[in-house]
Amino acid sequence: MRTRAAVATQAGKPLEIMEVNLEGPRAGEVMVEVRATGLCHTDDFTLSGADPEGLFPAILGHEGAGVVVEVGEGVRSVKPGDHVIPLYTPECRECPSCLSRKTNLCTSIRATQGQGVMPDGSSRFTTLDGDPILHYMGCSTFSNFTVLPEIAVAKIREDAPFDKVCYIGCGVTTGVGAVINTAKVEIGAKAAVFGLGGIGLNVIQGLRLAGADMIIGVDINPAKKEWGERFGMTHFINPKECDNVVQEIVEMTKTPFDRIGGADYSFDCTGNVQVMRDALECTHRGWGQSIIIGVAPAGAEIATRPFQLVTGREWKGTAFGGARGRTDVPQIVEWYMEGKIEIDPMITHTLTLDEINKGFDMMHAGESIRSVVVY
Ligand code: NAD
Ligand code: AHE
Ligand code: ZN
Repeated sequence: MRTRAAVATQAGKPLEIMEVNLEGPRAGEVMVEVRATGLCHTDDFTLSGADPEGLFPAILGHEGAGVVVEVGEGVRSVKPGDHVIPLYTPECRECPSCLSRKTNLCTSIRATQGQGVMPDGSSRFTTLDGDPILHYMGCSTFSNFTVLPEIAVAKIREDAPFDKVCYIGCGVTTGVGAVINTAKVEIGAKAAVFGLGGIGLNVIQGLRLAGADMIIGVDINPAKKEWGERFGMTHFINPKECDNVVQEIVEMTKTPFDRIGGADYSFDCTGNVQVMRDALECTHRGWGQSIIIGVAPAGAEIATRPFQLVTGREWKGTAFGGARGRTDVPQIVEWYMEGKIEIDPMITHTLTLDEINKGFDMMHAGESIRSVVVY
């Protein structure tokens, strides 16, 4: 069949909207009509050329929601008509990683996913001239129709609005999950969140949900103060307006009883390795945990004095908020539908596919929290 897609033809170039060919699902695969997709910073990162795994030409997009229209041989867990969220972190429930119960990082199809192809090593997308176009993160939601492995879709309730719950396909789950699954934040905790964009604001709402007492937001964009407060941030620091953000957080978290100070938890939602260092070093001696969410460019490395770890601080990372997609994503959709978490106010712009490059321009200008393309 033919479908419309925004194609990343080369690094650093705007996406090109065009008709492409899409082959039907093979064994173990499903075809999904994508109804809406968010634009995540990671799509921009790959398009920029900074992603060591970035391949072109490809159809980017990994934050979607839609309807199954066709299933390949042997597919049992979903059927045409089911509403689904594509998963860039699949859940096969059979690989050593899934069975370990220690990680959400299913490894069954990670190698082919990183090469931009389906598990059998081929792509379902071609140009109208027949040249291959690669998949991206196993999702390619910047295409109106896409093909995914069965293990990479989460079935969700049918009354959930596509233009909102698509955000659960990455940003919401990543931010809320980093708090609940990775850090396992407890009631009364003190936390610092670096970078109040589409991910950081979800970390903030996750902290509010977990019952944190002190939620310190850090951003170089002063407009983010109001945004953070909207979702539960209690204090704001603009690093451009203070001498030493680490010291500032240590001072703010001291009490008459605890003269050491430091956040119980911190989260990097910037992808900047100097920020990651500050995020670790502002945590409490003896027990502070710093969670890296941000994705750093090719070649970037993190550094700190080993003494920071010797004295009990821990550095952790999280992908997709530690969520097991097929199990946890339907539950997060429930939380949204029950009003436990907010999504609507974070979706600042709704665009057509033809306007998708405008969405990336607004992301660069810091004007949007989330832009969503509705097909
Ligand atoms: P975003 O562009 O919406 O937000 C980034 C925020 O960081 C902005 O508000 C910006 O002003 C702020 N910022 C930039 N430099 C800063 C600095 N030096 N100090 C403080 N604040 C600073 O991006 P996003 O969509 O929220 O994504 C954040 C990061 O998370 C990206 O690197 C993205 O690739 C990554 N990400 C990771 C996962 C995962 O599973 N680990 C999932 C989604 C996104
Ligand atoms: N390809 C990059 C790494 C990109 C990355 O870390 N991606 C996150 C999801 S970001 C979603 O917006 C992730 O899931 N990582 C785990 C994985 O297996 O990719 C690189 O540096 O090579
Ligand atoms: Zn993402």
